[in-house]
Amino acid sequence: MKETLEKIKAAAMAELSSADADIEQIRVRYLGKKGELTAVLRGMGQLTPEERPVVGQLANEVRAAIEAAITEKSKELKEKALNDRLVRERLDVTMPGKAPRMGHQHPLTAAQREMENIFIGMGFEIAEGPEVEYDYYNFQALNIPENHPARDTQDTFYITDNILLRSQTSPVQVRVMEHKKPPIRVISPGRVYRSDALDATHSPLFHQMEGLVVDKGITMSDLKGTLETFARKMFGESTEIRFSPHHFPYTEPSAEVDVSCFVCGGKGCRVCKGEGWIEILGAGMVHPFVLSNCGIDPEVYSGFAFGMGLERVTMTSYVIDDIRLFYENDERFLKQF
Ligand code: 2U9
Repeated sequence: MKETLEKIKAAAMAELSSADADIEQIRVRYLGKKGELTAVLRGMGQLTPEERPVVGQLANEVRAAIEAAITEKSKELKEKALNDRLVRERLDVTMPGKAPRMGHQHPLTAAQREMENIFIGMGFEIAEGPEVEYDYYNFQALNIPENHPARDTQDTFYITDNILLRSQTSPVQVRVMEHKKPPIRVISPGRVYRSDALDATHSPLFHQMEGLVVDKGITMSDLKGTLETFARKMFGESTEIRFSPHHFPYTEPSAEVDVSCFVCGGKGCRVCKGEGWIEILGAGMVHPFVLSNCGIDPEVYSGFAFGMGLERVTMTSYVIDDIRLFYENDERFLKQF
């Protein structure tokens, strides 16, 4: 029996030393319930009482030796597997990487930020408000009662009889005036909606930037100075501005504002369609009714307001002839900015 045990030990050791996987199979074969060593131990009943402890001790030693060899071997195999993997998956961190494709701002966003920064530089704050508005803030507070003709030119999308998608960002300034005492100096950029069919120059969704200044002693010359400063920063230092009489229900007097063409400087070219001037803005002195509607005493305070279409300014600056290009997300267009 001792010989059998020695043989088992030698065989197990030999197998283990040449094994390169499947250690578990070897363990089961020698040490498992139906394994060779277990079979020997089962046969110990036939030994004499003197032999039994001797063989028993040897059997235990053989088991311990095989177990130790298995542990040793499996550690060795694990290390080898890890080393093989490290070699196989070696990463050369000095190789040049793949440059990720970088996006950039949409031309409308870039133009909006540029305009915001110019006004921030003049002490304006940015005000925002809801796109889903009450009829009151979008029309009535702005001196556009029911059945006023301006409701046709600014026809929008109605959610209910008195809730609509704002047709201008003016309701934002109405809300500012309701909550803040003058001096007020805000611009309100954002999306607006009109019930217009989509074509090269119209879109049911577009963007505006409006401005409002209210304080004691604000005059039309403050308006002209502010817009001239804006136009020169936006279109170039030699830009001139030109006011022509106009009508808006919320301002009195009102004006249409042109800037001298930044391409030809006023001589007339393709961009200004031979005019030398490009119309980009509307403006005026805030109507006293509008000030009172917003809780500001028109006897004490006065103010000016202006508004421009972001698409129009951007289309003019970049000589883009179709408004739909802004919304189609065609990379061939967007990449050019
Ligand atoms: C308040 C009072 C007055 C905002 C103004 C304009 C003139 C204007 C148009 C430009 C092209 C709209 O995008 S467009 O279609 N806007 O000409 N907007 S004055 O006047 C206000 C605003 C708020 C409380």
